[in-house]
Amino acid sequence: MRIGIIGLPQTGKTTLFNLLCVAGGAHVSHHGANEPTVAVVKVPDPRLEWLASTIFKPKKITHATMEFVDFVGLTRGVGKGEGLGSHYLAQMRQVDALLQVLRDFDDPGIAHVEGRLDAARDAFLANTELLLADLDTVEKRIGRVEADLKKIKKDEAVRELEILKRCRAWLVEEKPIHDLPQSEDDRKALRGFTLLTAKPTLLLLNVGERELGKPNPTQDRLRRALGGKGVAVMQLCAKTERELAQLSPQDAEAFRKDLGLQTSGFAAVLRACFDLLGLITFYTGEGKDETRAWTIPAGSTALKAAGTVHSELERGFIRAEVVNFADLQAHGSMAAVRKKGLHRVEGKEYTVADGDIVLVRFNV
Ligand SMILES: Nc1nc2c(ncn2[C@@H]2O[C@H](COP(=O)(O)OP(=O)(O)O)[C@@H](O)[C@H]2O)c(=O)[nH]1
Ligand SMILES: [Mg+2]
Repeated sequence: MRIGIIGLPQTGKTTLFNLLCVAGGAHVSHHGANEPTVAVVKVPDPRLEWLASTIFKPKKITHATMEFVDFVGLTRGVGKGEGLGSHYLAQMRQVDALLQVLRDFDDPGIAHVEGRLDAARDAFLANTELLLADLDTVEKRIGRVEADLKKIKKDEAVRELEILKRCRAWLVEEKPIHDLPQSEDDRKALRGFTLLTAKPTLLLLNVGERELGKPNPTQDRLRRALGGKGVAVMQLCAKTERELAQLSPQDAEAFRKDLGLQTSGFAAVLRACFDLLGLITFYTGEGKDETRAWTIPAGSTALKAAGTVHSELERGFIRAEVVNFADLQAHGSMAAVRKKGLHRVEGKEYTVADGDIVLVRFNV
């Protein structure tokens, strides 16, 4: 899964990106001057560490990963493709979710592109650009489908035109596509257009150092104004979190307590991304040198989980042997779990649960 960090210039995007890199032991890749930097971040996972140290004692531990992309600042006009806009938009279309950083820290030393601190206005401004970009995509597509329909009439194209027109009407009212009521077929048709306002979005308020641990009315305001299906809101102080990420875990913990912070900002961002994307984690490790965490969409079947691990496991799937993490932790060993009858044999259609430890039996 790939998350694009977007937002106006000077909001703290790169500070957040660096935090994710440092805290997530990331592998960072640069792709040239006009390409954004990408980091592959390890998803923090205490369950994985417990499994490795207590149960499997493997040679190798492999965390699930998530990719983050550090985009340049979004400016007025991007939605119409001005400047580097169209290149920027094309890159944004490739991500699975958007993480929009909103400046909510006051610092006279750092210029604000819009003059004055107002995170809700900034969120609307960025959304307007995304809405305009989507409207452009939809209108171009409508033009093409209408031209095709003049040549030959196909049912499929008629249906596509219908959903496209509904999108256009919706966007003209300045409403994001993730709020558009859609059937499963609509969703499928829309997927190919990679509309920006259809992407799950995390609005992240970057609050000032002095606001830490205090309730923030802006968060509620954002939630009321922009919340909805596919939108989540959270806050952190990127600068402080970036500094804390450099300390030893013990020191960071002590500072956190002093600052009134409950969890690490890094873990909170990843948790929020997981929830936003509807992802769960399952594990493999029984009888292997490697204990590993994997990510799949909630509701996935055992067959899909098998395919995530390896295509051969999917092709030759016989059955999955499943133990849930909670049971394993409660009873302390695989043998004890078996004795209690909590070790299950499941078929292809089994819906994998978060924390399942899965051993796929297969034959190819
Ligand atoms: N005071 C304060 N400054 C911050 C915070 N986050 C970022 N900055 C500063 O804002 C400036 C712009 O940050 P940067 O991450 O480069 O923003 P970007 O343009 O969105 O990538 C830098 O000087 C940061 O040190 C914060 O939470 N508090
Ligand atoms: Mg930057």
